[in-house]
Amino acid sequence: MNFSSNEWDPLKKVIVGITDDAKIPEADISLRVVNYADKDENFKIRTGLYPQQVIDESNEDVEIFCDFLKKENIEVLRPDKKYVPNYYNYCPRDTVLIVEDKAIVTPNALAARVGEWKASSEHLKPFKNIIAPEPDRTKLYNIGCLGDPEVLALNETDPCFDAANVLRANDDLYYLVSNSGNKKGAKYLQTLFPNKKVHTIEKVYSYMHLDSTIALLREGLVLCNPKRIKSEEMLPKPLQSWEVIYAPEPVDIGYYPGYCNSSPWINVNLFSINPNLVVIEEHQTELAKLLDKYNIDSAMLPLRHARTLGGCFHCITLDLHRAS
Ligand code: DAV
Repeated sequence: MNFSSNEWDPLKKVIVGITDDAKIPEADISLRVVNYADKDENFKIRTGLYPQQVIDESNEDVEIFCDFLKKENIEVLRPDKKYVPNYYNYCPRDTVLIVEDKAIVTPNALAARVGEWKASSEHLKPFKNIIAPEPDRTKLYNIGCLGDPEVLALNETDPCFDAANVLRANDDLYYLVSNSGNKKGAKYLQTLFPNKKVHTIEKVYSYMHLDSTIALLREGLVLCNPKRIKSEEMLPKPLQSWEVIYAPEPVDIGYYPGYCNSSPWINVNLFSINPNLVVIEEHQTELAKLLDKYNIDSAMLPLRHARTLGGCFHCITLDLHRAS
């Protein structure tokens, strides 16, 4: 059975994240080089639980999103709160990659996120679970990346990537090489899917994940972040033959003082309900106008702490089943 093999087919079942117990873990080398590569050595990482206001307001907004999905007749599942995360259960997108009947638990860049997927394990039972080998973390990280986006945080010692470094388009998988995914990770992913082609995207965006850089709206239509995809040649070959549209400047929704985990480009981090309906952050009206020209309606919903917590609607979901 094909549970979900692209980003846009009509959505039937989805896991939506939860903010309870969200925290910044002890600052080990993985956190330092992956999440704070743009900060110099003297930057003091604030660790511990996110402020209660962030957790409460974020949960309120996520509930509104869940209600919206249920009204669209989509089955909504949530991470199990009894698994208290070392990082958070806000972004189920980051730790599990769903491709058809497989749920791949990815070898994540942050050490604190190992095992985070267990909060969703009950919902992954219908899938063939593939747990990627754990990388040797003693050799994985390159402290030389600090302050230099040309130097990546992950060495090429073992496969390492977050699931959110990947976007799915049926026979093609797009993989960002960045601080949260190395080239060996792409090679490993290719071995799991001999009938698909894994295309790497390199020297486009050094930091976290692919889903604030590219959004696949439907077969043949891709939305790009113009700050990162500066020309169509920067896209992998198959996407160059798609119609390429560029996101307008995002409306910056800001972040809780002292806690910033994302650029302002949360508008690109949209979530498709089907090829004619997406969920976007409620202030992104210019994007809604653009999408309207392509017969795509935008449900505009609040997500006040998208930047604080480092995830908008694509990040906080894990689509399990789309009708093809
Ligand atoms: O644009 O800063 C945020 C993380 C997306 N998962 C950005 C990426």
